[in-house]
Amino acid sequence: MKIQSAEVIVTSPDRNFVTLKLTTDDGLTGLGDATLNGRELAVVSYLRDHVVPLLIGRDAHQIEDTWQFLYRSAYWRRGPVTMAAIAAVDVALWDIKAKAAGMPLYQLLGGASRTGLMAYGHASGRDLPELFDNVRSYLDKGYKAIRIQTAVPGLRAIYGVAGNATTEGNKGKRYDYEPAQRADLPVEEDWDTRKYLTHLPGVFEAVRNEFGADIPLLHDGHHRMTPIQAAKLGKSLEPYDLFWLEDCTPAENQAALRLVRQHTTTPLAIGEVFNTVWDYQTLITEQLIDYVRSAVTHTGGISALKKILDFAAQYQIKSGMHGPTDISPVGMAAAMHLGLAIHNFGIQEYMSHGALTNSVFQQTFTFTDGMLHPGEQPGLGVSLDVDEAGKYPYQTAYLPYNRLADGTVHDW
Ligand code: GCO
Ligand code: MG
Repeated sequence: MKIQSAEVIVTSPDRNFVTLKLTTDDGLTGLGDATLNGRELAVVSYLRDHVVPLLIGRDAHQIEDTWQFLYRSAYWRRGPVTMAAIAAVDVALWDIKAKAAGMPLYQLLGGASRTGLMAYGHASGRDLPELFDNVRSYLDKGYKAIRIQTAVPGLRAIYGVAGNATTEGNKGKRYDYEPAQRADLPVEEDWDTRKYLTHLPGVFEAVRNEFGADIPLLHDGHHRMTPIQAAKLGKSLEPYDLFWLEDCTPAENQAALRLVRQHTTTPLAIGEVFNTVWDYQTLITEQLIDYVRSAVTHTGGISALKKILDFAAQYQIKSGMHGPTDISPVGMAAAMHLGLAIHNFGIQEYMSHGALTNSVFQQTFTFTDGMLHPGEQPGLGVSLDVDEAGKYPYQTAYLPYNRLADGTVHDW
């Protein structure tokens, strides 16, 4: 079974998505997600100019060999663009193999280890009443775990708060619920760690008082603290029993997590911006984190992320795969098949896509009583309507960035 054609499809229904579609000489097709939020066209070029020509004529069954060939023959190792491109090829080949086998993909990864995947949703609010309403709406939709983000008094706009992320032109549009904005320049947001550290514990206290002790609560620090600030936050959140504190520091300095870990029992999740096992080496072997946040899409695909998660399993570290709207339905399906099969599944982030996105990508997954399941269709269970996709050409969009009160650029 040879790869006959490879097409890179860019579409922007609710937001930009990059998808690789492989077709074999016996007519099977496979899809892979290659969306890199705010840098989409770099991956398009990497695929079109440097990967697609290498794929034509290759045996579609040789997934591992193709992965090693693309990784090693590039010579230049790692990085988000390279690893998103390799991920798209890897996932498309798994999709094809599972279709050829006539099985849903999770069966080829070892079969189901559970009946469904606990998902968490994103609640946010500019103040407590708005946050509580938002939490209630997630509970009504069946979510069993909820991420809590709020505005901080004195700060104009910060990461993760839906109402704050709006710009005039985008008001009322779906982009309000995610950080990327369709514009020619990144939106500027503001940041003050001291104000944040003072405000946040009270928010969690109020949420626990309102909603009780049982519901798993999560929070994303989005790389904005130093290790000692992160240690302080983890400690001050201990009474509210978080499921995890995410990206408390810019964790490319893995050793910094030793300091955080020495000071707090709040579980830690890291890695949505990582792309290989080497980014996790110290974090895993020294048990400095509890959850691996990598997405299939940004970490070289199912083949590579499964190896990272198997490695993590030896240290009782679980999965917490990244699942924002910038992971396409193809990337989300890949995450669901992998999560269903591995032993050390932890939780799955699920922001859910909009109606336009769902008109481009037809999907078989289900979300029932807070649990995701990828469905039983052979392959990933996702198809892409090329005509629909063509109605929504690429639009320039960027993630925001932060400045401190004195104008200094800060981690966003
Ligand atoms: C998350 C993430 C996202 C990212 C976004 C960047 O936890 O879901 O932090 O909100 O900011 O995916 O592309
Ligand atoms: Mg995050």
